[in-house]
Amino acid sequence: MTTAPARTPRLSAAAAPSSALLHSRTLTAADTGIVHLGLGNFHRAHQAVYTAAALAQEAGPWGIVGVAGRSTGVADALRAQDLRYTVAEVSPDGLRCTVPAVHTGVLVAAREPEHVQQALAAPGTRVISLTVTEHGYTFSPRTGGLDLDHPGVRADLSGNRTAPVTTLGRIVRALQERAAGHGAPVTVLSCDNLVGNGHHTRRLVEEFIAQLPAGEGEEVAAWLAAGNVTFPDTMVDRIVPATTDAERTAVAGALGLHDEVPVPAEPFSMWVLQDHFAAARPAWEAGGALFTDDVTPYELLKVRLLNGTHSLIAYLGALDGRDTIPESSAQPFVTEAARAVLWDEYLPSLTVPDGVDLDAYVKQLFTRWANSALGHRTRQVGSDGSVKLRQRIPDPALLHLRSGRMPHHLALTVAAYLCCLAPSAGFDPGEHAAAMVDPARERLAALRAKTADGTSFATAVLDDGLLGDELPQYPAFAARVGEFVDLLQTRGPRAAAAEAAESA
Ligand code: CS2
Repeated sequence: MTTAPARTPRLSAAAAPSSALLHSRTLTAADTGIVHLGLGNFHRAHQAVYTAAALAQEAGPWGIVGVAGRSTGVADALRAQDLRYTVAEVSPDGLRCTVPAVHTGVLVAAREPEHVQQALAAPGTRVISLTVTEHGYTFSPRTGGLDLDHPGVRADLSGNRTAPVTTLGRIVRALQERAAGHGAPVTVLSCDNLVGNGHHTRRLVEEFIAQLPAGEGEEVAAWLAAGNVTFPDTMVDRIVPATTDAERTAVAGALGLHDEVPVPAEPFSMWVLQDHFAAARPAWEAGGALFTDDVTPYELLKVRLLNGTHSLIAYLGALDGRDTIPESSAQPFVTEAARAVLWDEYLPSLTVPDGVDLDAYVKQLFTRWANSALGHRTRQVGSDGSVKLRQRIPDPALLHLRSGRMPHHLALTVAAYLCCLAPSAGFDPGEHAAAMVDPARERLAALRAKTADGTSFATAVLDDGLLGDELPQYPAFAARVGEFVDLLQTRGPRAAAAEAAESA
């Protein structure tokens, strides 16, 4: 992080210009109603903005305590700024800076775990929300269930109630406190890109409780079964890149203030939630949130059309030397592959929700990806592919394979991912691929080192459970992935995309 230039005053509660504030209420720690796990950029440009809109409409105890997992940078900078930060909405039309001002506290779980547990268990906490990314849920990609081999899960199950290290451990220990103490109901609100995120979180919480040593989990299990905790499904959508100095400079220009932790975001934002809250909730509809009984069609639409296609754009782009999503999606061969995977392979696997104009939605997706002012990087979307692709690829791929069709562009997506993360010796996937972070990197590299060609590599990866249990039953899919791996490495992404287009 940079240090504030001496001449520019630092953003603070007193300095924040009222024209940028999204609401005018004064929140104190006593107004905390939400504890949010995952203090990253997405939360700060999404839920926080909806909460500010809700507060602008009606007063309520909806201050947010934001909890970072391990890194102290954002939390400490926010403390130095009276918990204020800027959302820098960037588009080719210009910049709009707003200050949500909804946080009433920030904590770092690794540094102050007891405070985190107290906040989660406090009777005033009505909503525990999460943006911990797909792998923050510590589930096994193979089974979808709790990953009992995960060292953090093992540690949290066996011991320390006051300083759990996993998200599930934190939640379950807090629920135990609530069940044994004041008993105030609470909503656990997943805001991550997992299909059926609420159901999935509930299942993992229940599995975690079931795995606790005898005598530890019974009370909380009964309390949960009595309906004191709800887990609504949600669909969240806003492209929110990582912060760079460009936003710090832009905010300093627009507000005359130095913000160490501004959040860049696109103008578009969408939130669809199941209206199933155990205690009260903010009037998020004031910010445009949509409440509905069935979120699934929206989740599938988003996770497949946006996120699934996004992955292909990221991996093909990185292999083509493109730093950003707009640079990648501007390449005609990438646009063509993106259109093919979206229309021909993802779309047949879902039902478009009532009221969504599909052509307009897709047109808007391509416009959003082309937002060059945003500078969303291929390495960011390409990171954590081992957990993201598990949400995006298997179900649509299986649908086609069961009907005897080969989903060539889904195979190309997996192949491009494998080439970025585990290139064979002698193949350089380039700096953007090399910068992708993925918990499976070492495991994939080991499989790559053991196998001679693309097909044996892809088969080993799929057999290893990267995309669940069922895809390995279709060896033709692994073979197709393998052919694309070889093609990507010998003739490059353009030739591989051309081959996919010809086969489709
Ligand atoms: C992206 C998402 O990183 C990724 O995998 O597809 O972060 C995407 O930008 C958001 O889900 C948009 O809502």
